[in-house]
This record gives sequence, structure tokens and C-alpha cells, in this order.
Amino acid sequence: MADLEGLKQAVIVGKRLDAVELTKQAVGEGVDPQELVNSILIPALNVVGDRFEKKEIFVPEMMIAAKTMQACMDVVKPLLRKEAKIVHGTVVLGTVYGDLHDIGKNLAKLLLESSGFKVIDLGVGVRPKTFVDAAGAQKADVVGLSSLLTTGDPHVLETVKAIREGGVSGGVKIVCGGAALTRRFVEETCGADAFAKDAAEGVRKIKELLGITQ
Ligand code: B12
Repeated sequence: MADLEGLKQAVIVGKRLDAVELTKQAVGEGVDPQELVNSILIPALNVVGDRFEKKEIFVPEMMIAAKTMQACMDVVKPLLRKEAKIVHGTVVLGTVYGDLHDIGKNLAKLLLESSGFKVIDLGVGVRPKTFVDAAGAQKADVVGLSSLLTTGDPHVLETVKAIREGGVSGGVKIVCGGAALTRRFVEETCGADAFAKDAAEGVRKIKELLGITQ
């Protein structure tokens, strides 16, 4: 039987080889890969975040856990990727300036691509002007911002403002996600079109905003 609790613990303490092996075993035994990400891998990082906050662990341990999660994601990713036949539109995606977290952004990218969107990934630490330039050049339908740090709030605000004022073609929609953000801050304070609590909600909201019904 798949040792899911063992997998979670292996990610938390950063035992990469064990975690990869347990991931392979779990999917080999038929555990749904999306469920594995949502119920085991992400919650494992939440435990790591809590321990970091309580100063029970420090940045190096958090880094090792993140690398372990990423190694597990490398096993799971090909199983999550679906070939989408339709192209619904283009999403320019990136983590805001000052922030290097990218695990959530990469998950959002994977799910968007599997749902039929072309994704232009600008990476991490992206300046407002880079978002504006890419959105214009790519004729983006949507700009997706990821922000994990509270210190990133001003950068989210500034980026939304820059996109709105930067002459990006009329109706470009802005969707934001990431642990540091709230619906209220994103939609009311920043004036973005939508906050997404996770990647699946992001895809749903983007489809809604673009009037896509399939
Ligand atoms: C892993 C991790 C790291 C890794 C990052 C590795 C990497 N490649 O990403 C490392 C070790 C490098 C790191 C560094 C730091 N971290 Co850190 N980190 C985390 C941790 C434990 C997990 C984050 C994660 O990947 N979660 C899993 C993913 C899947 O979740 P997610 O990003 O939220 O994404 C989901 C949704 O939010 C959404 N989503 C996200 N983005 C987007 C975008 C769009 C468009 C859409 C639609 C959806 C969407 O979809 C995703 C999937 O459903 C969090 C704790 C936590 N609970 O979040 C702390 C945390 C974010 N880190 C924190 C801190 C403080 C730091 C450091 C400042 C520490 C330091 N002193 O140096 C540095 C910052 C470096 C920098 N400049 O960015 C704090 C932030 C506190 C705050 N309120 O600001 C947290 C919350 C830990 C804590 N509890 O204190 N970190």
C-alpha cells in the first residue's frame, strides 16, 4: 500500500531519494497524481512553512524541503500534463519583483497549459515593466501574478497599476495568486480582476473572465 504519510514526512524533512521513491510507488499503485499534489505535497510544504515561522527550522531546511518537493513534482508532472487541443488564449505569468518562490507559479502554468492556454512564463522576480512589455508583445489575454511574500504586496499593487496604465491592449485581465495575497487586497485594493486561492480556481476564474464555457 502507498505510504502517503511516509511521503509527506520525507518532504518535510527533505529526504529527497526516499520522497521520489515513495512518489513513484504511489502513482505506480494508482494514487491520483493531482490528489497526491493537493493532499500530500502541498500540505507538506505548509508544515515546513509553519515550522519556519515558529523558528523550529531555518532557510536551509526550507530550501531542502522545497527541492525535495520539486523532485517529486518532476515525477508527477508528466502525468498531470494533458495535451489540450484548443488554444483559449495567452497568459503571461510570473512571480512579482523581490520574490523568488516559483513552485505555485509552476503548478499554475502546468494546469493552464493542460487547460488549453498558451503560457509565457517570465520566471521569478519580475519587474512591473517586464510584465507590461511582455503582455503587449504577446497580445496577452491575461496576466497572472504570483506573490508569496507580504513584502511583495507593494509590487503586486505597482504591477497591476503599471499594466492598467501601460497601454496594454484594452481588456487584458489580471489574476493573482499566492500565499501572501487575499481576495480583498487583490480585487479591492489593487483593482485586479480576480484572486485565485489555488491553480484550479485560477483556471476557472480565467475562463470565466474570458467568457470561455468549455
Ligand atoms: C518553499 C518555500 C521557500 C523556498 C522557495 C523555493 C521555490 N523554488 O519556490 C525558499 C527556501 C527558497 C524560500 C525562501 C524564502 N521564504 Co519561503 N516559503 C516556502 C514555503 C515553505 C512553501 C511555498 C510553496 O511553494 N508552497 C506550495 C505552493 C504550491 O503553494 P503556493 O505558492 O501558495 O501556490 C498555490 C496557490 O497559492 C496558487 N498560486 C500561486 N501563484 C499563483 C499565480 C496564479 C496566476 C494563480 C492563478 C495561482 C497561483 O496556486 C498554487 C497551487 O495551487 C512557504 C510556506 C507556505 N505555507 O506557503 C514559505 C514562505 C512563503 N516563505 C517565507 C519567507 C519569509 C521566505 C524568505 C524571506 C526567508 C528568508 N529569510 O530568506 C525567503 C524569500 C526569498 C525571496 N526573495 O523570495 C514566508 C513568507 C512570510 C510572509 N508573510 O511574507 C513563508 C509563508 C513561510 C512562513 N510561514 O513564514 N521559501
